[in-house]
Amino acid sequence: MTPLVLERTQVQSLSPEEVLRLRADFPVLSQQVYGKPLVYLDNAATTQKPQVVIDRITDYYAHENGTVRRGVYKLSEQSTQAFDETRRKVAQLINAASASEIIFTRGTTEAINLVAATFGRTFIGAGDEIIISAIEHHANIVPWQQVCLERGATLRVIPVSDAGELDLDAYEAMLNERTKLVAVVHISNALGTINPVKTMIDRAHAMGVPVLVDGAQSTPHMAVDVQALDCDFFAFSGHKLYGPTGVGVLYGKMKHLEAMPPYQFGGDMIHTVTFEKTTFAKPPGKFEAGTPAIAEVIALGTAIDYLQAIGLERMGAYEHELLAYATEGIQEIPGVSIIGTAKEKAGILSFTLKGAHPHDIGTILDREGVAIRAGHHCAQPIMDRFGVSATARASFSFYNTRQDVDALLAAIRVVNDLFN
Ligand code: 7TS
Repeated sequence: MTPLVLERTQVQSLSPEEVLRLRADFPVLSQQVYGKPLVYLDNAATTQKPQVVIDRITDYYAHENGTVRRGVYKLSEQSTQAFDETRRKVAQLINAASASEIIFTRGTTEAINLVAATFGRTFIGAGDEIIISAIEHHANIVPWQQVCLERGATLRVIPVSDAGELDLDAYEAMLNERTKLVAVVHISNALGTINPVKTMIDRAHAMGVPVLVDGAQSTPHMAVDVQALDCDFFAFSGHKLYGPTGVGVLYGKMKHLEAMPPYQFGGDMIHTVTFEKTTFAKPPGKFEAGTPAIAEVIALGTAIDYLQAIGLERMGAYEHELLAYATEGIQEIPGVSIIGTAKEKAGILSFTLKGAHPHDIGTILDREGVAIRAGHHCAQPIMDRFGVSATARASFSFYNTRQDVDALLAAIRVVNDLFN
């Protein structure tokens, strides 16, 4: 096989000094495991949190805790203000036309489930089709499969090449008058492929079909512009964006949010209630029943401030350099196969090693201080497609260094010595 060489990006990257300075913002990274410095390379699963985000949560509970949208007292008013401010920050982060198009959820999974349960159940019926791709996370497969089962619709799957790139001709041929939704991942968590979502959205729109983009892996690594993409829905998770767990975002075009029924019912999502009849609040309130994750939402706002001060494009460019460096190095290790060799890739390196199960690789790497993910990455159909049951996966953040990559490669050589 010809060695994979990734092209350089044009965007200004981060300098090694800057990375070391930024790295110091993350207290968890300075620890040792098994007497070795921690090398954290499971950033696609969740990212570590900078001290400012941790402090924001502590400060909130120490000085500001009060529920949102209800109290008439100072604490509640302040919380409501900070909460709403984050909605504006999220809207600005992804360039939504209005903050009212931003719905807070528990994460990407809940955001997709929200669309499936409301849009899906209302607008998808017997004989209709939903298109997804062969490289989706389970979060963007199972909800649609359930809608299909319930409504008598059919799930169509865009095939993927051996490199991990979607077959756009097959996709175009799949779009027809029965297609009611396309749901596609922006960046694959298992392969690292960056999908040409803009092209895919344009083709769907030419047939009048709305598109949901799973942005769980893109928001942490690139500047996203939902208006430029013209996607109808966009979902992501706070915890992969250097923010807390328990909070995520669904962006939806206002025309869809207005047409969709509510997701859950209860407090906060209503306009008026009598025993005879309830009228619902306008979006986003309509989709946010009950007390939200206030501290987490506010701290997500802090994470967004932190990232924007660095610049997501620069972070992405730096991560791409790390990926290129790691890709070059790992191919020198005998027995390694890279799973996912698309031309357009984000900082995710999935691989197998001849003679060693990915779980063994993960366990041995852990003893060397290197934290990676091993398994099917909640993407079992991708594993089936590539004829493996699992892969080992290193995923990079802007706080990782070339030394981290060197530690990864050295640890893989340890596995090789043991098994081969
Ligand atoms: N979509 C993609 C592309 C993902 O990578 C993930 C999580 C999800 C959806 C679900 O996000 P959640 O925050 O709602 O759980 N991916 C991973 C991963 O790669 N390893 O652990 C979680």
